[in-house]
Amino acid sequence: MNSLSRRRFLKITGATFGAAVAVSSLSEVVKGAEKVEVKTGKKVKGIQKIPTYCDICFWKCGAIAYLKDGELWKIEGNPDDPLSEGRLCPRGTGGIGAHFDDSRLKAPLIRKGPRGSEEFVQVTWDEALNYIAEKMKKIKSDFGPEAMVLFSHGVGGNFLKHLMHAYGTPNDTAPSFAQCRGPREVGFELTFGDVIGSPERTDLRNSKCIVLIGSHLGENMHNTQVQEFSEAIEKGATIITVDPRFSVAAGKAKYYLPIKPGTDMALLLAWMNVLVTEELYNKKFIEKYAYGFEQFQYEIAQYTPEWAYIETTIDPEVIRETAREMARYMPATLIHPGRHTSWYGDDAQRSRAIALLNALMGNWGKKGGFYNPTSVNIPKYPYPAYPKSEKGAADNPNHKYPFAEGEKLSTGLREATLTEKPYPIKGWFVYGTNLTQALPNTQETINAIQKLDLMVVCDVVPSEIAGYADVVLPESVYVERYDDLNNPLFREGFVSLRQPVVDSPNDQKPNWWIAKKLADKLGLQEYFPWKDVEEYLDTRLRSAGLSLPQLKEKGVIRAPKGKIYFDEDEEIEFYTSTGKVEFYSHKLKDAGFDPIPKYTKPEEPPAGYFRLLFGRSPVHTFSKTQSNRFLSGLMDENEVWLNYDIAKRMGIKNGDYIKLKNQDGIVSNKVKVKATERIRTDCVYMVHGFGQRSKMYRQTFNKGASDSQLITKYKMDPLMGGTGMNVNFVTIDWEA
Ligand SMILES: Nc1nc2c(c(=O)[nH]1)N[C@H]1C(S)=C(S)[C@@H](COP(=O)(O)OP(=O)(O)OC[C@H]3O[C@@H](n4cnc5c(=O)[nH]c(N)nc54)[C@H](O)[C@@H]3O)O[C@H]1N2
Ligand SMILES: Nc1nc2c(c(=O)[nH]1)N[C@H]1C(S)=C(S)[C@@H](COP(=O)(O)OP(=O)(O)OC[C@H]3O[C@@H](n4cnc5c(=O)[nH]c(N)nc54)[C@H](O)[C@@H]3O)O[C@H]1N2
Ligand code: SF4
Ligand SMILES: [Mo]
Repeated sequence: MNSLSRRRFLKITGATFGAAVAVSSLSEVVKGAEKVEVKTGKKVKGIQKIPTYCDICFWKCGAIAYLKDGELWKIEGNPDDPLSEGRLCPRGTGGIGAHFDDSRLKAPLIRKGPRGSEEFVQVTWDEALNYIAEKMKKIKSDFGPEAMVLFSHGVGGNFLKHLMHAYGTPNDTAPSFAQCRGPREVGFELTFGDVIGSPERTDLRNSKCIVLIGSHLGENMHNTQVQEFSEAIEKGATIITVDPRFSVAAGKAKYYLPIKPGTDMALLLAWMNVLVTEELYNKKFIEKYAYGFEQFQYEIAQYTPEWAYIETTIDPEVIRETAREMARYMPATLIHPGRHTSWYGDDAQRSRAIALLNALMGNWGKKGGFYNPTSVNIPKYPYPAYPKSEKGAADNPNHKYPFAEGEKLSTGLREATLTEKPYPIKGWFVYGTNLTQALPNTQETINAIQKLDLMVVCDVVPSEIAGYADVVLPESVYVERYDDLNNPLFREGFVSLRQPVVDSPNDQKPNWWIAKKLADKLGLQEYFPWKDVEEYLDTRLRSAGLSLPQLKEKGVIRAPKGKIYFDEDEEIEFYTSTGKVEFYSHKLKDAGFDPIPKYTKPEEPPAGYFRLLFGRSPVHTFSKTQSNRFLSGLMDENEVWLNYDIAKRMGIKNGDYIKLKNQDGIVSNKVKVKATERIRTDCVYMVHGFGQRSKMYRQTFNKGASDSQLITKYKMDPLMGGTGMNVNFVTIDWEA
């Protein structure tokens, strides 16, 4: 579903580089990488600047890496890049610590002890890849190619995805759908007929009123979003922040609504109630484009602010006032759709309510609302067609989750591995995703792994998941390798390049090399006809009228800016089945779901327990930066936020170490208490990614506590298979 929409957008709004590129002044400040003698190891005197794009998270900010006398020195934003505009976030700035990381895997490993014992022997690349190829051949002949699954995250997985599809399996998945933004995309697609995408098509920069419902921009450091958010604040935009915790964004807000966790739907319905009953919505837009508005009006009448107060604990007058504030600035009012939206298991419907609230503002394709993203069309490499899988994917048998189409469900493939239904899964290839941290209920992940015939992990450090591998493949980090091109849908079309800046220090290899070598050993050479990645990149770029040397020098090439808003009276086409914005959804009704979103009460914490909430630190990315010395120097363990009065009553002081125990008796590592008035009394909060339990990964072992360990329960979104993870409760383990 999502990929379809994206393709459609490419067709409709795709720009070309055109003549503008031919004459574009390639910046003189940036010297090409070929001028650095990385291959010969010769130290080049003086300072060199090499453009690339960041990989400390998935935002892909354009950067310039600096070498001083041939050594990696620093990295900064590339001023030519539309995502970074010359500035990196703190993680990006410290990113080169990945190259210097003492914890790095240095050579391929093969397991010698039992799975999970973290006992390995060092082998050569040939030995490691032969081992994998032999197992993969046997799996294919015994069970069919579908018995292999690829878990990957990020652009680095592209060549391995290609390999796996060439091998014949449709089972490739990432934690960025069911554990992250899947519910949002499904909610918006059902309402507007299109997705939000990444980077988000939010025109934050021009918004006059921004509503953040749990999007904690400022801790969530997606660079462009944070820059645009700051710009809007400087221009005096009204900020409304809804969060059980007084986040960084709440500190910038005119209205802070400390909502009871899990009750956002009630607030959203009440806001819409106010807008409809006070007739404050965008009438022109609704009259023209809304489908099922009368039924919606009828339904929404019951959700008064007084009703919502009981659920959310938000003062009814504040609900009214904030709804009026939104109406005051429409269509330049943006209710941010969020990104990590898999929270409570009813998330696609909550996202749909957010979509409807935006629709009441009439902000689709409007300045300060959602712009119409554009991109440049860089054709794919002309590969032969993939073999067709007869069995189809195993993640969602019988379309149990009817609206998950187009993206694979990670926990669905884990389930298939455990149950052997709809067919047996025998091999996992895991690239750049720490599944024991990223998927809820770690024990289920481990149980599934124990059933496999082959478990491969490609990582840069001995992460938790690497400890469960049969074969560990050490990858070169981002400043040491090429990756695929970045040319997303955005405000403007552009393409950027990741290229090597320095050599890998040991026997690490880039993903493209690994995929190509493995293809040779599997007899899939016809799918890798290019000599090396440079030839691949140059072929793609030339088919768009560009070239690799050009992009190596500049790092990013931008197309002329196009039109990203609809004109005042321009007809808007919506790709829903009715061609309108669907306030009432027949698709949902026919599939047995609420056609108009409804509220269900969240489960209450048992007496003495708090709801466990989690989020981001501005200086770390999930579980992947903890051993980066530049970033761990800023924060090397996480804290648990506990309401000050509660802590005081319990005799716990700020800075004390405690252990948490969840509803299933799972006990965390010791974690430092942050006793604060900035969080409600019914929940606790911690930064995700700490408390890692890989003994091989010494720098991080036992530092802080892991939210993942405590997330034994999760609630599946019945529409699309998202895993709601904010449904666990913890108490203080006094025996600690
Ligand atoms: N409990 C809990 N679970 C969550 C979340 C949460 O907040 N709490 N957040 C969810 C969200 S929003 C998302 S998007 C996902 C993210 O999930 P993941 O993408 O799995 O995130 P990480 O845990 O950082 O795992 C990244 C892994 O890649 C490795 N790595 C880093 N650089 C490289 C490289 O260059 N090459 C290779 N091969 N490997 C590399 C790291 O060492 C690490 O093992 O997690 C989801 N799961
Ligand atoms: N520095 C940094 N930035 C990142 C990342 C990173 O790892 N590091 N990861 C990136 C990725 S992939 C993603 S998906 C995003 C995730 O970032 P966001 O999309 O902003 O989402 P969450 O992490 O779910 O947001 C957590 C916030 O929601 C609040 N919250 C919890 N429960 C509720 C509730 O019931 N209602 C409301 N209204 N609020 C609630 C929490 O207190 C917290 O402030 O961050 C991105 N940016
Ligand atoms: S947001 Fe930060 S970490 Fe992510 S790509 Fe940009 S600079 Fe790198
Ligand atoms: Mo995410």
